[in-house]
Amino acid sequence: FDDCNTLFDRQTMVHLFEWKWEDVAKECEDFLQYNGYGAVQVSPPNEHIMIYTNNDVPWWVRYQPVSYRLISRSGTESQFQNMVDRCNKVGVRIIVDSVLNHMVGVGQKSDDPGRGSSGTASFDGRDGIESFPAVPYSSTDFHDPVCHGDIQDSDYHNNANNVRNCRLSGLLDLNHSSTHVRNMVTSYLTSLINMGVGGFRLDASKHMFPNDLQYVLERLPNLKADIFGANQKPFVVHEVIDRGGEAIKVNEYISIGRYTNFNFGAAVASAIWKESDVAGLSTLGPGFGYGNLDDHDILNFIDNHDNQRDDHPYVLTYKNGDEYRMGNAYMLAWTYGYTRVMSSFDFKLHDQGPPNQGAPNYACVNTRWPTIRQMVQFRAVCQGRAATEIVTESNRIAFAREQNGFFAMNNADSDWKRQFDTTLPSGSYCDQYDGELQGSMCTGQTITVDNNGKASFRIPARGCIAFSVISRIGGR
Ligand code: QV4
Repeated sequence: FDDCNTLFDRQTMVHLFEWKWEDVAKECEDFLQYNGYGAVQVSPPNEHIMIYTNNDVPWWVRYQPVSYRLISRSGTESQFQNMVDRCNKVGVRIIVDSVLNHMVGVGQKSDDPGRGSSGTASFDGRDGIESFPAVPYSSTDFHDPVCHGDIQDSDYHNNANNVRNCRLSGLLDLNHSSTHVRNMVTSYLTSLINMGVGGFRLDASKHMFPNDLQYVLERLPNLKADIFGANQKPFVVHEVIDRGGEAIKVNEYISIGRYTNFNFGAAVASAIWKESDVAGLSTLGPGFGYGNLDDHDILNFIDNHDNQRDDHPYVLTYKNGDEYRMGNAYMLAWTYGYTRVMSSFDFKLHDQGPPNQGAPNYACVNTRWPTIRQMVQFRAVCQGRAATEIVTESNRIAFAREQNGFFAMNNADSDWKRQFDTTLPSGSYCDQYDGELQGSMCTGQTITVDNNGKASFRIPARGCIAFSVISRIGGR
């Protein structure tokens, strides 16, 4: 379940958080396929609760399922199928955010004013009733007999069973040791595979027993052979937050997929904020401290849809502007793990739902980050190339990607000027961090590499430089 099943030169996933299926399909065709993106993580596609407050529907309704029918704020089943087909056709995989741990929050009902579902299913989430006829689930499918209440904060540190049996903020907790529940979630994931999806981000894996998940995952069919080739297993990444000190450890999940490495974004943020030294990022990889496991065990990211909404995020988010650009660029330039970048929407309030159309209107405003686009291409072309010629100074790091690329980050407050061994073929290269190659014109700094692969150049204070064989002026 570790294999991302993406094309070799497409090594980054993008989370198109709350985008509509029609917009995702268009994004695959118009943008992602040309820029080195291998996969899209999409918001949960199944039917969810609708809660109207102040004319808004919070983003988190997507994490309160009422059935496994494919109807959601992002679109209908046929729109979903159409997106999967169109993205696969251009070599971009769909990874489905799958909410298997629970159904709605206790007390939610379809016939309460302001409540309902995104589709047609009725449901009754009152304590002890717990009825979801469209799956179907009834009260006996939940964990109430083993834990009738919420997970307590202290459980996270000392009671793994409670974390898995009790309710995560009031969300009715399914019992995955039950044959019926196992069959329902297996058939949900199976139907997605049969529609052509490439894998799953499993929401709240920490809150489910690994052996129950293993039972389900082992019963899934292979991916569609006409798209992925014969005998391919779905990609699985478990949402498990374990930065140390937890009763539940990431290691419990790595035999059944990858896990979401929350340490990575934290380490990059603290280096860019100068709480530590970016020079130390050169060791970011297996063994870099608790939970930094092998490449094939992890999915790295700078921020996600939860921690970007924290009151005081411990990670960089779009609100950090240039620092966010630096953090993402570092992640994409460095060799560690499979990477995921975030594409969401501007928000003022934690609960705020997406703007009406889900996807930004590019005709009016260009909200994509050119640096991230360039760095995703950089990562694609450097795939399989080791980081070599690593140079570190205080608050500075530079490295080559073995004859294919070169990256430097200068987090000091003065310019960094020196000669580097780039390992690249001689020629003129265009900086992909602050500029880009447009035809034969470079919109940023030009770097000249001599016959020995050496180049002298300046990296601005608190800035980066990146260039690669695809930014060689005049071609590779
Ligand atoms: C409220 C009270 C509870 C009470 C309950 C009773 O807060 O104390 O018991 O009512 O009915 C929403 C509301 C929340 C409400 C809950 C149930 O915000 O106030 O509880 O609904 O009605 C997202 C949001 C949550 C949201 C949830 C469901 O973050 O705020 O809850 O969706 O809509 C841990 C976990 C990790 C988790 C992370 C947030 O280990 O797994 O917390 N991350 C994932 C997703 C996340 C999602 C969930 C899990 C749940 O990434 O986005 O939560 O699916 O670290």
